[in-house]
Amino acid sequence: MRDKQKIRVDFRKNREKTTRLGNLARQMGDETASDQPSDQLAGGERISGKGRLSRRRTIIASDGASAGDSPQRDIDVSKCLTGRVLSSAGLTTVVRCPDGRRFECTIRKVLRTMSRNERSIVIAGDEVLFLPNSPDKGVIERVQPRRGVLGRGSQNREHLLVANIDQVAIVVSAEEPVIKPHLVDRFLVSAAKGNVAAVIFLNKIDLVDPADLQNLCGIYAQLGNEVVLVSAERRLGLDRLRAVLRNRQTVVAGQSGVGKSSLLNVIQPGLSLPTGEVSDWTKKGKHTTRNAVLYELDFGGWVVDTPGIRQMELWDVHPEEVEGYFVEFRPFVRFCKFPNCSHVHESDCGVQSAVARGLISTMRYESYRKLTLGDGE
Ligand SMILES: Nc1nc2c(ncn2[C@@H]2O[C@H](COP(=O)(O)OP(=O)(O)O)[C@@H](O)[C@H]2O)c(=O)[nH]1
Ligand SMILES: [Mg+2]
Ligand SMILES: [Zn+2]
Repeated sequence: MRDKQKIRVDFRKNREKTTRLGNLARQMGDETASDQPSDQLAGGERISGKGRLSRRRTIIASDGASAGDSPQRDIDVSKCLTGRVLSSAGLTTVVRCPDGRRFECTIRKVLRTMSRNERSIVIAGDEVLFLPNSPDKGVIERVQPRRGVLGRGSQNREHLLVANIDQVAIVVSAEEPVIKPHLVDRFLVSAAKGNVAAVIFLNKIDLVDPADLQNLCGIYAQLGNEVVLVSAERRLGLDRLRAVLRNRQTVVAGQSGVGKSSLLNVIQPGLSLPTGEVSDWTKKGKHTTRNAVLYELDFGGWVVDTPGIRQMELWDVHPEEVEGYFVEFRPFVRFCKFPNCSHVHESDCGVQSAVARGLISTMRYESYRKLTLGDGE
């Protein structure tokens, strides 16, 4: 192990935890599930096969946190090429070199043996070293340390989806479908949990009076999340959209039908993603890929499409964790009578009285209630 700094985070007490909402901090790498030897678990807490997730996790904070926290092997670096994983499905991993060449790679078997998380040895967005063995084929020898990882699940083993993410773009539409603030908030919580910054792209503004959106924009701006008003159809707001995406790796997330594919098509000519189709994976055949795919932007940067992933599936957030991610509640929590106040049904609640006095947005509080009560759909 290198000089990794282990931070114990107790999610039951996350009101003390500093969240990184809107923070681009990259220093937080892999969030390692607690399926590790007991020396990493507090009080000998262990996870049973079907048991609930241990609330206490060890987060490895180091920009040297290696993929899956596995030790690195010695390899002959001089024979290897460096590239970025565009997609990884089954046995085939597509790697792109900085010069534009693409290689279909397999994964060196020993990497599997060394990994703690078999499903996430190589994921989209990874930077890898691979040994080319033909003009377009190779074998991945090493996965470079990851930063900004998104995944889903929380029990036992997380399924990591994308590595080296700079930000999540939460795409919503003003109408058709109408914006559901609690879905935005659920995404914000997921992004914060993954230590990834979040921006909001509010599409289809051609369908409404932009003045009606001001209140909403204000609420998120105050939380530190930029809201970019756009219309794929009328090509409005695209300069700002490009500026936010430029030279970053962005995961695009959002409900189906909000215009994610349409927006990507207008900013990246030639992409030609299908639009307006039923994109709910449950309605598609079993051959539908659920893996993330990276698209390069001509003006610099990458967008990651996660076709099969519904927004709810980004990091499961447990009800007890939600409060810690509603940063604006924090100043009022100390006025709650009960130390473990859930701010939903208790009397003498600092949060509820702040809502009543207009110090916390009713919309955000309603989101909090929905997420806490597990009614987030
Ligand atoms: N009025 C309007 N319709 C849009 C806009 N952007 C996308 N749409 C339509 O919304 C539907 C869903 O778009 P799509 O890009 O497939 O959404 P996705 O499921 O999020 O990828 C399509 O019929 C689009 O033509 C927009 O800015 N304004
Ligand atoms: Mg789409
Ligand atoms: Zn309270």
